[in-house]
Amino acid sequence: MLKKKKKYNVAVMGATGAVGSQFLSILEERDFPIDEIRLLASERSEGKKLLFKKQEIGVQVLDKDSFKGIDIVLASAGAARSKDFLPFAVKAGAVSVDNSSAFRMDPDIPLVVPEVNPHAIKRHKGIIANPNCSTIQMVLPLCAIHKAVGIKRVIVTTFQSVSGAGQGNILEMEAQVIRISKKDSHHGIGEHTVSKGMINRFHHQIAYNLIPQIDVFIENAYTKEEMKMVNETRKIMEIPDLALSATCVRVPVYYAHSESVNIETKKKITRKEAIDIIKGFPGIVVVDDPEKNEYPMPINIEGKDEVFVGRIREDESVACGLNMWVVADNLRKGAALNAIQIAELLIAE
Ligand code: 25A
Ligand code: L14
Repeated sequence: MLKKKKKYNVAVMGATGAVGSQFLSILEERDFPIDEIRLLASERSEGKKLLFKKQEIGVQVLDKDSFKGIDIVLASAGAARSKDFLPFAVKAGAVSVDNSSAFRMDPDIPLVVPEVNPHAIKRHKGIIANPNCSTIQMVLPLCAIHKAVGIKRVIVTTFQSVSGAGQGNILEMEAQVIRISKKDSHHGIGEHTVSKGMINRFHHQIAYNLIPQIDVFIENAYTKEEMKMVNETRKIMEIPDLALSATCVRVPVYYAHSESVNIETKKKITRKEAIDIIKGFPGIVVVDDPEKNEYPMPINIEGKDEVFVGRIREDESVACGLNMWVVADNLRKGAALNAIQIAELLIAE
């Protein structure tokens, strides 16, 4: 349990990564009550300095003794690192909010989106899991509609930006775009698709392309990312038998994930009623004006905190159904912001 204090000692695990750097900006923006901040990453980043509240802070190499005196750990260094190191954070008496997939489906570990299931946080034993980015942004409007009319079935297709796969893949797409701009064709960068020394989890050229694979395939021919959306949504919404089917696609966008969400509801709901219900839900902004060609787009949502919903309309192919388009900044609400909101719940307890 977290001891009540005026200010807390916070460790950021994976501080140099795409999510890690967002942790630092958001802690600063929200004036999280911090006494000491400890920046942890791999050997690659040893000696690097990062700016926090105008002060240069050195990055330390993560090891099992990194958590001495720490109250709160914000982790985003991948699932393997979380599995290996967070048990030591628990031993040291810290409470960890973990961005990785390591503990999300553990029945003893709460999986929390503060607008949807804040109550789940109470049963934590030292680790609270932060859901997958695509799941987080989808469950806000789902929860709004579910509370109003009940949901029966969900079909979602995602359009996920490259930043979701980490800093290395942002740089990789940049490099591809530059290389292609020097040629007269937008494809065929061939064996040079993957830059030397870069981590590329995409397998294929991403610039000027779409890749219908995020994370690895499993036995049922779905990807892990798709099944995370199914299983994590059921856990967060506390509907173990919710019917949900996902297709996750990587798109050549740097920041913010978009989703086309189709919901079959238990009772009929009109476009107008749905707009009012979604608007009234915390953490959501509705941008939906067909007359003005207005709807959320990733380029406008980058850097924003809320989940943006538009293109709200009845699904005329079923008796009770809705379609909508959902966009959020995957590194903020999809990762660092949601985790810090969880930490804010913890210190408010
Ligand atoms: O397994 P998961 O949970 O599914 O997550 C896998 C990856 O997804 C990202 C995150 O990548 C994670 O590593 N991620 C996790 N949760 C996410 C979420 N909710 C999420 N993305 C979106 N939403 P990342 O690039 O953002 O962060 C990587 C951080 O982890 C640190 N790290 C890596 N190995 C570590 C470690 N820290 C401690 N011990 C280890 N063994 C990593 O630090 C980074 O902070 P770094 O020092 O390794 O990297 C510093 C810079 O170097 C770049 N880089 C990394 N590898 C290479 C590289 N550059 C060139 N070549 C490389 N091979 C990094 O991009 C970083 O800028
Ligand atoms: O499970 O590659 O949180 O875009 C989120 C980012 C999995 C990978 C997670 C990506 C990760 C995903």
